[in-house]
Amino acid sequence: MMLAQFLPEQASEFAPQIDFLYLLLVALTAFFTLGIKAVIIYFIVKYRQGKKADRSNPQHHHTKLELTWTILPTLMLVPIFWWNAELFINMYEPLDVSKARNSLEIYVVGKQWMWHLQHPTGQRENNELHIPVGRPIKLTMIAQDVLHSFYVPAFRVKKDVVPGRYTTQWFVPTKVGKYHLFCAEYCGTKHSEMGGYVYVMEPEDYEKWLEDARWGMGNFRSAETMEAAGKRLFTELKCVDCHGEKATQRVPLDGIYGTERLLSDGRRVVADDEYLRRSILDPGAMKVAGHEPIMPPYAGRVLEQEILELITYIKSLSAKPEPVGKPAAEASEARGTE
Ligand code: HEC
Ligand SMILES: [Cu+2]
Repeated sequence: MMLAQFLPEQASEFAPQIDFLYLLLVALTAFFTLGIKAVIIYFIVKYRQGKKADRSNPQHHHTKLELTWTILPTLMLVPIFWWNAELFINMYEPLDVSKARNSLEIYVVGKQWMWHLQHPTGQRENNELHIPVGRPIKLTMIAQDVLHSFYVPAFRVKKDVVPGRYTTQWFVPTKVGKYHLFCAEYCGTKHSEMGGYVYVMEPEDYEKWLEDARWGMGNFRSAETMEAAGKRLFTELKCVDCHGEKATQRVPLDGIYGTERLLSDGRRVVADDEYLRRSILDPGAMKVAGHEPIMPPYAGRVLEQEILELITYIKSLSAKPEPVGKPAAEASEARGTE
């Protein structure tokens, strides 16, 4: 009970691991602080002025003691460091392939002073996020103005949301409930109001919520999946003129996602979300070798939201149907050798 008040609720797979490390560090710190304080007090009393204690032959050096207090803490700290580093890497690396397989991708745009979240199936939310319990959730996040930070204490998840660059974060919610969402980076006068709630739901309830959210918003575009919205933008923004099937000197975008691109300045880069974003906003900086540099820059002409939709559409052009019934590891190996 005490602990429940001391720490927020544990509602993700990371939470118990982080809490264990944290409490272990607190316990070790307390143990040594109290132990050392106790010895200090003992010596103060024993050798206080006027007390008849043996003060002859003071010792200045004790090799065994010094070795002990060097080696023991090292042996204690190295495993803690190892453990910590492993958890840190696991949290901040993108999802591993097998988990990514059934992960739910949520796209997050932070702006003064709200969180804008979108589900791949098109549902949009402001300052609220509905997710199913037990399924890995991957957030792809960007800020439209200044630095923000996506913080859900119950999940022990906090990640900066940066203008001009995607950051990602993943977690697996383990407990149905309603949890606080905060912005943890001071972002202007109404920073403290920039927050809301994450609703973790049973998978059936989530499906039902998705259905309701699709039709209930009175906004026809919310009925559109992100991929469909991206496809519509692809036409509206005239990308089709150069990249569409009917373009005369066509630059195909099919199959490029995740592949290595050779740029005209000799650089080789992997076509990930970040690459696609830069290619759209500032093609001059990401010019692909072997083409005329005729693509106009779209910086200032598209919203972050729309770029995410375009990227989802371009990704869909590269999605190959997964071989049915193949274990995840095998399928990813097969892909790697292509
Ligand atoms: C006037 C023609 C034209 C238009 C319009 C255009 N592009 Fe391009 N695009 C190109 C050309 C040419 C290249 C290759 C040279 C380069 O990278 O600048 C290219 C490159 C790209 C690349 C990198 C491709 C690769 O092989 O790595 C992406 C992604 C891309 N465009 C997306 C878009 C999107 C999205 C739009 C619409 C918002 C768009 N383009 C509009 C001509 C165009
Ligand atoms: Cu903020």
